Amino acid sequence: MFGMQCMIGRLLSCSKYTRCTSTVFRKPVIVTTEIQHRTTQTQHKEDALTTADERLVQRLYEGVVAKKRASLAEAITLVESVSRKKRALAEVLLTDILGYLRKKEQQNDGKPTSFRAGLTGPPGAGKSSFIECFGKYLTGMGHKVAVLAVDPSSSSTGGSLLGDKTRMIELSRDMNAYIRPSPTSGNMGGVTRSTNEAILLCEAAGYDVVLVETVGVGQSEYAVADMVDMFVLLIPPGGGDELQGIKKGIVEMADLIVVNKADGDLYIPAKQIQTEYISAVKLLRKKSRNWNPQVLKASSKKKDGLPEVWDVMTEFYKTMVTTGEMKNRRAVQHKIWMWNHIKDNILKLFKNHPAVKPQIASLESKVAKAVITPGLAADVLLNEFVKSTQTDDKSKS
Ligand SMILES: Nc1nc2c(ncn2[C@@H]2O[C@H](COP(=O)(O)OP(=O)(O)OP(=O)(O)O)[C@@H](O)[C@H]2O)c(=O)[nH]1
Ligand SMILES: [Mg+2]
Repeated sequence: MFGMQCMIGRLLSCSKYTRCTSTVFRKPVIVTTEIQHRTTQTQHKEDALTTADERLVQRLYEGVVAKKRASLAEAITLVESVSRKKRALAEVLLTDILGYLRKKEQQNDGKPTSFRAGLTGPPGAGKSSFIECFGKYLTGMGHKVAVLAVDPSSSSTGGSLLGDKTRMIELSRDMNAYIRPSPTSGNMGGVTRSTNEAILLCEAAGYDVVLVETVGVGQSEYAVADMVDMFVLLIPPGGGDELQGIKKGIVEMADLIVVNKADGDLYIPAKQIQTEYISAVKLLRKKSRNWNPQVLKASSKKKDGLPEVWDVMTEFYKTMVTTGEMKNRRAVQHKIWMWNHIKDNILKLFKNHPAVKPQIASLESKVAKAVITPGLAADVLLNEFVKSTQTDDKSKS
């Protein structure tokens, strides 16, 4: 049903892209903004691409669009890199990839043909087991499925829970599936950014269904909700504490709720929970004008309920595309990504600014001891920052 697609290109105004250095390879298929053009030309002169860099980007681009798994893996590693030089290369590659995806979308009457679904749920809800059998079900129908994870804790522990792939043994052997653990470097912002970019790379490599699993609890659900078309909440039939722990906000974000583990002794409790949630979602604030959240039950163990889940996903996709909501959601998401990235970086710049950095420790300590208010401390730092940037401007003019 789905081909490859991306909306980001539409946000960019097109102008011909010229490389900093060589133009040794391929015709200029790349389009980019004036800003990017200037940035590449001036701001990061030290990052100017060498011929070897150009060749690397070309090799990765060609490998990804030729659907080579090794190239996809290498390209994702590049976008996950925190090294400034590699980030610059990743931006060139991603700009090429956006151009490619935009062309694909135009060939598909401007309709998005990839489908991004996020799967969240309390620890142990059965997310990985569900992705394993649902992924197999989809590849069995001829889809190409990419599985990504957002695990903010992996940057501190150095490993992702998805990394061991223990719950996805069959899917990880499937040539029509690609499983990628969460990036293990960077903060939450870094993890989110590289997952967003990995989604684009997977789509360019021909994966028409992208499943993103959240690992751990906390911010990752919100981050994933901003990177997918459909947000799916998986809940176990346990009830009690586990369900109490699911925040109302998360339930409100869900386009589909799946009560998992509906098998054996858990079948009856699963049915009860399903009925409760069917009533509950009617009382919640509606996320979409065009879609009423659905509540299904499934069992990964028995492989039950998978076609029903896919039917609802397909119906959701069609509704979102025909009403234009999919395009709007993606457009809004792209703006959110941009501002999140700016927020992350501005904060980093601010904290390291020479006018601010030396004062942070003492002001933090005064705030902690309630000697001054947090608001005043923030104003002091902000004033120092603004004053020093104004001085910089004056000395330049
Ligand atoms: N009975 C039953 N057990 C299941 C089913 N799916 C998963 N489980 C069990 O639930 C446990 C947790 O499964 P996972 O797939 O690892 O759950 P998860 O949500 O990915 O867990 P985390 O990533 O650790 O949050 C395992 O012991 C599974 O065997 C199911 O459909 N039925
Ligand atoms: Mg898991």
